[in-house]
Amino acid sequence: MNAHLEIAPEVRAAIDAGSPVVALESTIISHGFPYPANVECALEAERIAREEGAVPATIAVLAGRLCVGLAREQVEHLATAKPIAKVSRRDLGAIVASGLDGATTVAGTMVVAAMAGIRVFATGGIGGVHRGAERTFDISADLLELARTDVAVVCAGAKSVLDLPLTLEVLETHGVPVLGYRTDEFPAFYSRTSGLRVDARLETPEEVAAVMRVRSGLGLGGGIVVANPIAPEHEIQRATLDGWTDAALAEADAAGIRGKDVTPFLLGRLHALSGGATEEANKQLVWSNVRLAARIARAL
Ligand code: PSU
Ligand code: MN
Repeated sequence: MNAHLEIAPEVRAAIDAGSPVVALESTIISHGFPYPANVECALEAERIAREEGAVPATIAVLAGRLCVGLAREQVEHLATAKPIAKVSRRDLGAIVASGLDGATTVAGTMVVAAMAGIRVFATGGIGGVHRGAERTFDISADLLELARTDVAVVCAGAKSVLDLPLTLEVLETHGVPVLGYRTDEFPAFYSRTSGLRVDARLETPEEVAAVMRVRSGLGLGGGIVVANPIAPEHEIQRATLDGWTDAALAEADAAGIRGKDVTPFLLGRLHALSGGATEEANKQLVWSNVRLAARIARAL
């Protein structure tokens, strides 16, 4: 264990005992939802993990410590304090060295989860290749982290504001399997379909765990994407989303939003343009992913 890790006693006990643990990220708290939806999303995610028999381990950097498992006040701090840095792999060194707070992205959370020995992680949607990446080169570090760090990321696909075909191409290039959970199609975050195929379809948490065990046995390294479509009753149809997405992308362009600010800006604009509909769908898909992640952790 490295000296910068701070693992909550309950999480440490579960890891040591080989009991199920699910990692949760914190960028979604500080940058993915407005207050108080962010607190509600995070606390309900933890409750669902427990209900399914897993210990939740929300991950963030607090006062330069890599915290694995947060107290309620720490979640509230991440949800309300401004500004909280958005921390990916590249940011970890500077944030820890300066003793600051940071909310970890999918990539940042994977790094810390792997350090702690946690193998299953639930989020909303992974980052990916942004539309227009041929000009901007904006490709989320989440994809490269999946290529190198052995953590299963349970998500509702990649966020629909992205270029989904190119996102799948980059994952393929880097040898990252995209497994559809009870689906043949790569889900598009708020909607269940994208017209794009997954690499393999699995029907049960045990089947996901079996793939993870084989991959470890083969020494393949790197993570997997477990793509779990949003439930039909919470889905937003793609045709409905397209108008809001085009508007949000145009606003981002006009406002000159770049780099790490792009994703939070787009999600925030979608929440506003949709009158809260995307916010509700986002919460529901996160909770569904946590439930599945807990079952996979149990099967492991
Ligand atoms: N999933 C959500 N909401 C979010 C994110 C994921 O439902 O806000 C965050 C994750 O932390 C992911 C990040 O890593 O968006 C992607 O940011 P970027 O495109 O800058 O890599
Ligand atoms: Mn980016």
